[in-house]
Amino acid sequence: MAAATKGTVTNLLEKLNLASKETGVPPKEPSKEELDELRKRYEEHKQEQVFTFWDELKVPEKAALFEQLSGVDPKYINEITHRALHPPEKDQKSKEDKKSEDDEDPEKDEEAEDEKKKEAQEFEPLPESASASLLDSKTEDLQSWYDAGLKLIAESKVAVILMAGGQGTRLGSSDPKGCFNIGLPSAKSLFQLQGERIVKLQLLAQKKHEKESVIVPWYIMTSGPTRKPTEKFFQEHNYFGLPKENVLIFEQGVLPCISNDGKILLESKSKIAVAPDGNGGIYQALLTSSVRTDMRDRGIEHVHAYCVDNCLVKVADPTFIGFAAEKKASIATKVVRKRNAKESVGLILLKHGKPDVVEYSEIDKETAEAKDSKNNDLLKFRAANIVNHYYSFKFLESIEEWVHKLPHHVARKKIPYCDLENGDTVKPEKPNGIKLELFVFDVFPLLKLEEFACLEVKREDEFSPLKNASGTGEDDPETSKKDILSQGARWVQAAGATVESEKPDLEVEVSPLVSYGGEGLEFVSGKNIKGPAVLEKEN
Ligand code: UD2
Repeated sequence: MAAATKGTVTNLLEKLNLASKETGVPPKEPSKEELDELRKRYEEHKQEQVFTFWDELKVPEKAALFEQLSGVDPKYINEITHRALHPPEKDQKSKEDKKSEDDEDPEKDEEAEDEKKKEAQEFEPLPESASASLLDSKTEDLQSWYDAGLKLIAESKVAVILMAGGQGTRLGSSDPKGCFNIGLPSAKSLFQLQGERIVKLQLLAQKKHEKESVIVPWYIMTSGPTRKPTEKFFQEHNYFGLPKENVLIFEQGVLPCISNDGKILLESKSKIAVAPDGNGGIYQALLTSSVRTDMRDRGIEHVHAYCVDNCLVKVADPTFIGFAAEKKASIATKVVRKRNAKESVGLILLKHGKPDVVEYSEIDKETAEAKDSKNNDLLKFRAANIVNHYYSFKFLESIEEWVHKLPHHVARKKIPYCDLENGDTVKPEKPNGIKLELFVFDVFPLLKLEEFACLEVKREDEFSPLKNASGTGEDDPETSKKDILSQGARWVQAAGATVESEKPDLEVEVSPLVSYGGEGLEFVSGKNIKGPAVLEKEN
């Protein structure tokens, strides 16, 4: 069939939803030769258990399992599992270990603590040369970074990637976190707040630089479980006022779940258990989804990548973009001052002279509690990672060179599996296996220090993560709502309004469509605002 005709037919089938890109035509049963070759590869790498129920499967199940197994390289899986369980550097610790209370093991913790102490010698705070702070930068610097960033946005050279593949288990909601309603008077979701900030920022850039139109493309990274509900939510909300051709949803990869003795687990007789490959899956996903190609075609030069669960996030923050561009950074990252030694955040620091992030489970207690030699009130290691990163597009052009070098981290989990003896699905009480995760910040140590920049920002203005279920008292829907409403109250007071409220907290919600970062609120000067209030429109 001529390519053109084939293309038309495929488009037609897609329109009729008969063969959408994702599903394509249904998988076909393998030939005997194809099956023998695949089985041989799995036997060679001691993973033949995945074929345990092959003979009793129906044709469509055989086709589906064959297709899934063909997409996995058992040799590679064995290698990364071995490396993850026996990392070359002892400090690659499982992120989940710090969260799963189930596999407490005093022996193991004792040993792990010693390992961390040994590693701790290599840690040093980032030098002044590689970091700046909004808390003590000169106003003219802040203004020049903001102006430079807004100009780049006006030239449509800035794109945004939202990491939204996490499954929000700790939050206790089955929906993607971005859909979550934190209880604002407007009932806006995290996705809506973030989408409207892009709308407003485009308008600010358009107005300042007298542009016909400014485009900040928004690339949303989802995972298997979050893709469909995210797509549906965006369609239902009409992409929050953004043209849908500038909002591109793509999917990160998955990795097989592994039993404690290194075997790929079956989820059912005809499917292996898989899980999203961690937020570090972003790099491979930029290639496989051709998002990087799309950025190149649009002339993108600066990319902001951020974490979905931070209600205060300044999406495509001009100040951050301008700061990173001025430093000619390949990667820049925002940090906030760590709340206390125990706060569950990664720490940006120097390790063996390279920029790195050490997750809170990897740093030993005394290092975490060490004080700054110049100021005893401050922690020595206080640059808390907030999953808020800048990349030069030029750096993202080098992904192929290093993406396979990134380490996998071990997350010990209770993974439902298919019992190989009788084919029953078992829901384990204790962690029975591991998920392998890539961390987005593991690319940092590949950089020379001069290619890296760190910007400390005010926590109250820029970081309020939604991690825990309602009522936890920290990093939960109530703290998110409170932080948005008190920021709005601060903004209108700074613009000359007075705010009153029966409650102890002043609560004013300022829509992102009215103000991106507190600017443009002159119209409230001299006014008295009774909280809780919502400013949805100017005047
Ligand atoms: C993340 C940071 C931690 C600290 C903390 C602050 C990493 C690896 N750790 O820990 O250092 O900054 O946040 O809030 O970044 N995600 C995906 N795909 C996945 C897994 C996660 O897109 O497979 C996204 C997730 O939707 C979220 C972000 O990555 O936007 C952070 O994920 P998390 O909330 O699971 O990370 P957390 O809180 O363990």
